[in-house]
Amino acid sequence: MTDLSALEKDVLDAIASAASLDELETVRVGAIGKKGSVTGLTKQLGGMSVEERKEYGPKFNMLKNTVAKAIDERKAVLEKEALNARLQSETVDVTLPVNGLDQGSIHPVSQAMDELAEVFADMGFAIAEGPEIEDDFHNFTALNIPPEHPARQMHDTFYLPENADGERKVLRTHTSPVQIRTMKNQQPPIRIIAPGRTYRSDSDATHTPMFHQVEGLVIDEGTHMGHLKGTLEAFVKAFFEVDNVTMRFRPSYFPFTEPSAEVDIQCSWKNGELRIGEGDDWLEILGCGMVNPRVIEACGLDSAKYQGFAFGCGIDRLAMLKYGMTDLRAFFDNDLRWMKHYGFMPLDMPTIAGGLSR
Ligand code: 2NM
Repeated sequence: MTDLSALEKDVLDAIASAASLDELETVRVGAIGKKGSVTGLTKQLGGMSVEERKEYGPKFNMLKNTVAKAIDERKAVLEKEALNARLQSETVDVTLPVNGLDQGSIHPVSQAMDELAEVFADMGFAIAEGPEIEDDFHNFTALNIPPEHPARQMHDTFYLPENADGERKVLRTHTSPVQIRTMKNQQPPIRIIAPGRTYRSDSDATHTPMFHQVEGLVIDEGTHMGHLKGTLEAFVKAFFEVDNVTMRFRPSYFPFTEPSAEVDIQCSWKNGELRIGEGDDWLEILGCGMVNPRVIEACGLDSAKYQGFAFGCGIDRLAMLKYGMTDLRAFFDNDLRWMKHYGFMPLDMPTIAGGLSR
């Protein structure tokens, strides 16, 4: 006959000294598993008298329950310890200095976009985004560029394959469709800029098939060209970080604006270095105009009540001018040496107060 209290003590001791969940499992199998020492006790019942069975049956069961309970309790403790150990070893100390910051840098185009966002946010503009795959209506028709309009050829559009109902989507040739979507979905006053990727089938020293544009749009009651001029002047001064700049508005033509203008800013070239806001040279930087009433009507707004201005310019070119880069194609070569030289520090966010780019 097994000494029950000795067995109980042995098993409980083994449970208490199990140092890991694996060890505890071994103890469990050895005690209350199929062939375990405690499980094995029930076999002894077969050789007992009815009286003995009445006495030992419940004792065996109690022992089994005691052991099972002790295992559960120890298991809970070990699990908690294991979790704490993991939390300890996987802790990230966010106060430690960052390693490898010198390996990644912000691309000049991203930097220019961040600076533009900061400049226009400061003037109360929101940032709007839209799809890069557009339909004909948003990219052309709503912008007063009907199917036979010569401007369609000028855009060197990338067309996607025809879909089932004969429609051909396009890669947006400008970010103007974002302005269209905004006018359709929002009530004036509207003040947005739409930065992003645009596509034209054009590739040479000064053109890449994918390029970046930022367009601005203001729609309100009583908006006039004075607002346009003031906004663009504030933008140019803030972005190029100069106190004064003379601007020249040359009459031009865009289907979506009337009147339209191209804008040059005053600059000088001294020993190959560009300076903005001084000298007697001119640099063309953007196109703009008063939004054509036909565009306002196409978006479901009343053109007798609402007017607005819009402008657009290339971000890649802005970045080249501001940061003194000469070759546009290097922008998209993914050359790490180039990025090391022209890239910006990841944690230096541009702010109006702290200086846009240092
Ligand atoms: C430019 C020049 C002039 C322009 C117009 C619009 C819209 F949607 F409001 F009609 N968005 N962008 C615009 C106007 C763009 O880029 C050279």
